[in-house]
This record gives sequence, structure tokens and C-alpha cells, in this order.
Amino acid sequence: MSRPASLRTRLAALVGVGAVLALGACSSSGGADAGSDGGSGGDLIRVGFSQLGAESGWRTANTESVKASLTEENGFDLNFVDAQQKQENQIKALRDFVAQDVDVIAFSPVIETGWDEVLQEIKDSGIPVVLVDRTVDTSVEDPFVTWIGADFEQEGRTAGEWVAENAPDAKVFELQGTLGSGAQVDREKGFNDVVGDQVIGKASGNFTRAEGRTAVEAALQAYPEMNLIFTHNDDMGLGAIEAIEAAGKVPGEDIQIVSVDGVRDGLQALVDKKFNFVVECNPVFGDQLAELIRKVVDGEDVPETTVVEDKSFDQTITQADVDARPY
Ligand code: GYE
Repeated sequence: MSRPASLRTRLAALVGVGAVLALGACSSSGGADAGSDGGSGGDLIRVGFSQLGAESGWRTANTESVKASLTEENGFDLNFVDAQQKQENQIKALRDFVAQDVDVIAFSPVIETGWDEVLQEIKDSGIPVVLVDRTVDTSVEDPFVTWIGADFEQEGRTAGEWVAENAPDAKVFELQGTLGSGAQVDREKGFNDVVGDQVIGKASGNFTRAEGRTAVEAALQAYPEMNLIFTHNDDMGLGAIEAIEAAGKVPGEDIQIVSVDGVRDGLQALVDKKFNFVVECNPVFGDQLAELIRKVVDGEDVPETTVVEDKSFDQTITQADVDARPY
């Protein structure tokens, strides 16, 4: 039953490390050197970014935001690598970034564990790490300078509070994200802390629409009494809608759906009354990430954590709100 410590605990070890690693960054990147072997020239900050995949609308929006901010015009030479939700691909990309001697490594870890070796290698290289979105659980001391992302545990709690207030008798099926990912572990903890006694079954849909649909098809058989699904992201919830409708039931009524993310398709499902409640997880933080990276390279202090702000939405949302959604 050992589960990773909370975000706060896991990130607590970071205080004070920023300055030291940032100095390392400075000497390894120092203006004149930056880009000298990459052909991009100038004083561009060379960033290796390992994105974990393209599994969801959230991820697509996040990638677009990162790419829109880490541009040459903004002073960055970005090497962006998509790992297709495979940890081994991420580890390979991270090692490539070390070999390229980039100025900063940023990455969004697909799951929390299994990074010890490569994080130690990066640390030995002196390249500072900026952790993005998901969290790591590692024995390496001070493995990264700073982390930016959402408070997943609070998102789960917010979802649980809606259920406690609006559906206190519901029989809940939990559609989990990628098992072992920070987003799954912490959303599950937050939700179950509030309404764990209402959860009658769980299965993972790996954060994708197709696997979400398959998991709910199986759950409809295994748990015929379920009448509410808490899904760890919108895409799996959209897959759940397909499975529920195919079974001749009405999503949002026969089986309520509470989701996380708030991408446009998810909010559209809310307007269409197929979703009942959505906790936002805001993927648009490329500008904040760019600013953090700049500070790390300049040797300035950075906060140990930057928590991106989230809202939540119920069925009072309007079509105009959805149409105005940028992602
Ligand atoms: O909620 C989900 C994506 O880590 C916050 O990953 C991210 C999650 C997001 O696949 O849609």
C-alpha cells in the first residue's frame, strides 16, 4: 500500500537547490557558448523538451503552448521530442539531450517511477532539469530545479466534493488515467479522500478516448449498478459516452459523468448535458515555462513549484463559453 508522497512532500526537497543548479546552468550555457554547436547561433537557450505523448486534447494543447512560447524569436532553440507514452522513449530522449549538452532539459514524465538512473546521469552532467506537468518519485536527491503543473490532488478533491454534494448516493466507477502517473495517482487520492466509499470499481483507460471506451464497455458488464463515472480526463469521458450510448443508456442522466481537463470537446459535452461536471486542468502555461527556463539559465532564483490555476464548470456553462475556449 505504499503510494508516493503527496506533491508537496515530493517537491519539498527542492528548496535551495535552484540556485546551485542554476549556476551550473549558467556556466554550461553561458551566452557565448549557447547554440555554438547546434548551428542555430546567437545566444539562443538550447532546450531539450521530452513531451510524454499526444494522448489527449490536453496534451495537444500543452504541446502547442510550449512550442508557441519556446520559439527562436523568444530566444530559444527547442529540440522537442514526443515519446508516444513510452518511458523508454523518454529516457532515450533525455540521454540524447545530455549528449547534445543542451542548456536546460525539460520533461513531462509519463509515470512517476523509473527515472533514478537517467536523472542521476543528468545531474552528473550539470544540466538543470525543469519538470513539467507530471511529477517524479525518485531516490535521486534534488533531481530538478523547479516544477510547473497543476495540483492534481486538489482536482480530484474538487470532483469528489461535487459528487458528495450532488450525488451522495451514486455508485461510482472510476476511470483512471495511465497507472502510476502523477495525474492518476493524485487525482485518485484527492477524489477517494472525499467519496472513496462510493467507488464500486475502477479501471484504467490510459488517458485515451479509445481505451476509455473499452474500459467502460467492460464496466457496464461488471458493475450494472454504476450510475456515475469519475474520469481522470475528458478524452476517456468522451469514450465513456460512446460506450454508454452503445449500451442504450443516456450519459449525463442514467450515468452521470464527472471529468477533469476542460478541453473544448469536454466542455461541449457539458453543454450537451452528457457530462455533469468538469474540473479544469489548464494546459496553457508555455509562457510561464519559458520565463522559468530563462531564469534558471540566468542563475536567478526560481520558485520550487509553480501551480497553474484551475477552475471548474457545471452545466450552467453556455455554448458561447465553449466557442470561446482556445483549446
Ligand atoms: O489531464 C490528461 C493528459 O498530465 C495533466 O495528461 C496531464 C494529464 C491530462 O493525458 O488529459
